[in-house]
Amino acid sequence: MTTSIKQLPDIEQVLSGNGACGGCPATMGLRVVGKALGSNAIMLLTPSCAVASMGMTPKLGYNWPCINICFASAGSSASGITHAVEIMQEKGRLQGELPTVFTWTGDGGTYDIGFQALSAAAERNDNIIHFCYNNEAYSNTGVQRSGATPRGCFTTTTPTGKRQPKKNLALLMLEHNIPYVATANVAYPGDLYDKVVKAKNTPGTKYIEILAPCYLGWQFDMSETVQMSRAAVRCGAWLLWEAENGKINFNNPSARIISGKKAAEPVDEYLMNQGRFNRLLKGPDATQRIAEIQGDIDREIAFMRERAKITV
Ligand SMILES: Cc1ncc(C[n+]2csc(CCOP(=O)(O)OP(=O)(O)O)c2C)c(N)n1
Ligand code: SF4
Ligand SMILES: [Mg+2]
Repeated sequence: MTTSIKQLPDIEQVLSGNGACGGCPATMGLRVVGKALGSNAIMLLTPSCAVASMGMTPKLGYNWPCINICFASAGSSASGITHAVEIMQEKGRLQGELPTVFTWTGDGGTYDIGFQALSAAAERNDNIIHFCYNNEAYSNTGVQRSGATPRGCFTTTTPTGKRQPKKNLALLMLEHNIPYVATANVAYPGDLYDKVVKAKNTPGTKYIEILAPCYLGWQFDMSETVQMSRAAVRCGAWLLWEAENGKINFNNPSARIISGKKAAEPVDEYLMNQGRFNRLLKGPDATQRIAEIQGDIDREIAFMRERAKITV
């Protein structure tokens, strides 16, 4: 049974007065993560909106020890920290439960610039949780494309709409044979909370990716962050799943789509509500380009179904 939003613990690790935009999905996700991890954790951040939002010592917006590291090194730095705390415990310099070592990293720092170090940490199965809050662009530097940007999307480096589909990084992480991989979404906080609790209690490398619709990059009203997150799941542009020791399970509402009990909504309305697809929708080849985006979603659903050995 999924934890309901009313059952989430009162503990707040994300403090008021931080520098995030109103309605920031990354900060909403982090708030839920904080409720699941509690205070005994060490946070590592690569350059991103999450760093810009946290403020400066001694007035940090996040209530953990926070380490700012360079873009490429989330995986390797977290590995170093987790080994250090294990050695401190062995030597009797750290008593009690070991802190959870986690990285809080954007899609730029995960899909692109940080992938090598993350892949190496996963191959070593170092005891860390890597969180990717995925706003599908390099938002902090003014919205450039990343490997997570979907096809058709306008960014400052894809002025006519991105021509390539996004990568499936959660699946790539699963191929590292790590014990826990999950996708989540800020519209489903109980589902996210449960996944973080599982990751916290699982030794080895864990990867959790949270879709984070950013009003600035996606161009919608900031009050609609949660609706936009939900719409992504309903049309199948974002699938909720988790894999424990390699076995994939889908979570509702994605489970209903994957099992064929409910059809995914057509992508058109989801696209029309985001300014980042405006130019594409107004272009002469709009029908063809929407069909390409729909094709990417349909292919991904079929592929994940097959990968999870689900027949409809
Ligand atoms: C090696 C390196 N290249 C570029 C930058 C500039 N930079 C800082 S934040 C950022 C964007 C990060 O994107 P992402 O990881 O998706 O996080 P978001 O900004 O979307 O929260 C960039 C390119 C940097 N700090 N270091
Ligand atoms: S630009 Fe987007 S991701 Fe960055 S702080 Fe604002 S809402 Fe959050
Ligand atoms: Mg980003």
